[in-house]
Amino acid sequence: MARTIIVSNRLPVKVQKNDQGELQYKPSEGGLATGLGSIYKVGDNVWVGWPGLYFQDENNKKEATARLKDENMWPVFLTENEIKLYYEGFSNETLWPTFHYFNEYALYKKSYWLEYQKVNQKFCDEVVAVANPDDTIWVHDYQLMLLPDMIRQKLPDASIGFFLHIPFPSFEVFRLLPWRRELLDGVLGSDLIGFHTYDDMRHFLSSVSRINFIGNNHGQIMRDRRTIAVDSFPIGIDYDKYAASAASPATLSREVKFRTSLGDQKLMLSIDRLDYSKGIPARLQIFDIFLNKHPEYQGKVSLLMIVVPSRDNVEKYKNLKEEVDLLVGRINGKYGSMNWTPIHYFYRSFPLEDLSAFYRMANVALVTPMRDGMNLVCKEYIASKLDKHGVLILSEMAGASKELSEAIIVNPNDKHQVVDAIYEALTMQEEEQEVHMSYMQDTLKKFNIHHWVKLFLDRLTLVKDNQKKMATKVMDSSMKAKLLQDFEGSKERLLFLDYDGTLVPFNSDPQKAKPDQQLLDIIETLTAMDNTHVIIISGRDKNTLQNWLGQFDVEFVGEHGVWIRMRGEDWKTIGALDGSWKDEIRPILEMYCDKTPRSFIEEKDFSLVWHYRKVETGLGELRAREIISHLKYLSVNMNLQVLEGNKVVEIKNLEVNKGKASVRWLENSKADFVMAIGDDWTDEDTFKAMPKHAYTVKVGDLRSAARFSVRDHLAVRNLLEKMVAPAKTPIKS
Ligand code: GDG
Repeated sequence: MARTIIVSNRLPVKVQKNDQGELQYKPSEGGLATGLGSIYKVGDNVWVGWPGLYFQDENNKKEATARLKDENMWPVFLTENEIKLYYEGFSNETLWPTFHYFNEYALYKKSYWLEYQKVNQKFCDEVVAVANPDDTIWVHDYQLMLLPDMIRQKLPDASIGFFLHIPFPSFEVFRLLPWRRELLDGVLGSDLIGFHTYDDMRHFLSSVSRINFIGNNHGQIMRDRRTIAVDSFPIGIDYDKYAASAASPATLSREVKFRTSLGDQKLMLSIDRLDYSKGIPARLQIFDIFLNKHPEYQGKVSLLMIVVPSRDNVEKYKNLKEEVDLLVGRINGKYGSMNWTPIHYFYRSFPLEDLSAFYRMANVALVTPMRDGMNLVCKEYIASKLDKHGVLILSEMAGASKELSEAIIVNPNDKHQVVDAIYEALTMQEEEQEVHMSYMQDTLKKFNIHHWVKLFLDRLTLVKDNQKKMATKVMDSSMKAKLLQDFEGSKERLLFLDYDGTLVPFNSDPQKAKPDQQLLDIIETLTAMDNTHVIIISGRDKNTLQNWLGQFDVEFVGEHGVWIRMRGEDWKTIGALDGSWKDEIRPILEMYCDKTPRSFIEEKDFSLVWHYRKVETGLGELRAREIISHLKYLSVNMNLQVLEGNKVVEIKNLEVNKGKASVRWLENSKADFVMAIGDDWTDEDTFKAMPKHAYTVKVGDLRSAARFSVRDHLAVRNLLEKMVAPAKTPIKS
């Protein structure tokens, strides 16, 4: 039975040493640990990660391993130096600032990168040590971006999911990283890649298309003939846990205590880890402007600001801490009085009951990060509002803003907008608060952490099932042997071969894709075989086909079926075709050439082709869409079809297609061996026209009407070589 393995930088437990040097195990209360608890604690499932302590002593390691194993955890022991360079270094000083759009803070240090690779490999070794080949492995977050592909190399059949908890930046920012390509290659080892928001997903897809040159189809990426799904899965919270905590006696007694010392002031709450992405100084400046603009609120409202210590041995964070301390001091000094403190500032963390009491008491939650993958604090605030009284002010830069549109959504850089939002929140009627709260609570109750876990894992199963179905199409060696045997034993053969992308690779200049000697030899030998019809079925014009291969006894379909040449016959068209439409369509395509550098038009007898292979990535695709929609209605009235090929848009008469052309050979044939090979979707018509017993072979993609699939034109050549091999072997006397 396949198991599920969770992998993250940290285990959901913190191992510490007490004063006596004994190991102590403190479970983590984080949302992820709760959500994934239902997964990793079951049966043989396991969570792999760092236990949070530098182990020097081998006996301690053994003891911890055994103890953690009992709780379905598998430790990856990291040294102080590894944590310094891989975690604090590359993860937090290179990736974190870049992914949060603070790229001017990012350090590009080779030593960090080398260690990041090494530690990812270390995680891989541990995963491979615990995992079975068909297990499901779910990798979490930016510390382990190289891991999916490393695992894929060792366990090619595993189901691998990757989830990024922080934002994925726009290509323009991501490209700044010297190791951008390697990072994407690493993530692309996964079968399913998840982000919090659609924007993160779209940024990732655009980076993959520009950096790895792999496009996508509705979030599906094809890589190494494996379909990878990319989608957004906004993370939720353990709603019931926060609602229950808000109702617990411990929480209520704390609330009474805090209330007594605060009096009847209104309370605004903010809770963050110390980080420049959270916009803490800006929030303080906003509160300053608010008190200045609305002096009537002086003495009436306080800001309870909790900053959880983090990374404060790093220079940037140290400076941030000093800036926050200074601002708090300045504002309290400026407005404070004997019986009112504007800002209650705590630089430490609190137990959950305290947090719940704060959530309950706060009239307003001020969640204004400059950038945040999701932000769970705002969701916890909503879940804790049992009486539905309270207002959430939420930065549009937090992933949560996409779901919580009933909050007051603000741009944290627009300080005056946030000041107005505070005023609106403090004066909002309770009925209105209840309406907004109800909507948000309904959303969060449904999209809770358990829902998130299920959604992701179910999708991963689906992706893998689809891959397996597709994999049956891969032409393996036994199927190849059967094909060759059938070919050998057949009496009459029809071989339909597409040209570009099938027999030769694509060339940015179509006229340079001439057949080489190996191909000429293959075609010559095939056509010299008895009762063997070789039909080159191409979109190319007839003259090129004739010039390149006309010397052999080969038959042709040119321009997708406009022209055909059967054995012993001359070229002929398929009937009365009208090409006068070209005069109307050509100027339109010329207009697109004028505004799209390096695109060009190819003119055939009954079709026009707009090529964009050399055009800047993205622009070509955009123009192709524009042309297609421009010609949509025009083409119907003119009896034309607009086809999208490999970096081309082709316009031709509706009655022309490769399938219809191939029928000419099929209808009067007694062939007992029929094969069709092609790589792009114009070949799908050929595949569909073939009899059931035919060998239909798609080159590249697995998604096709063809029965089989081979990797590339080299695999096609290899197959054809094997077909002609017996005819080439000299007969021994
Ligand atoms: C990453 C992404 C994304 C805070 N102070 C105390 C305390 N907390 C808890 C909160 C909340 C969590 O810490 C912070 O939430 P984040 O959303 O910032 O989560 P992170 O894991 O830090 O960040 C983020 C998230 O991953 C999930 O994908 O939302 O964007 O950066 O749960 O309650 N908890 C306790 N005492 C405190 O003083 N007990």
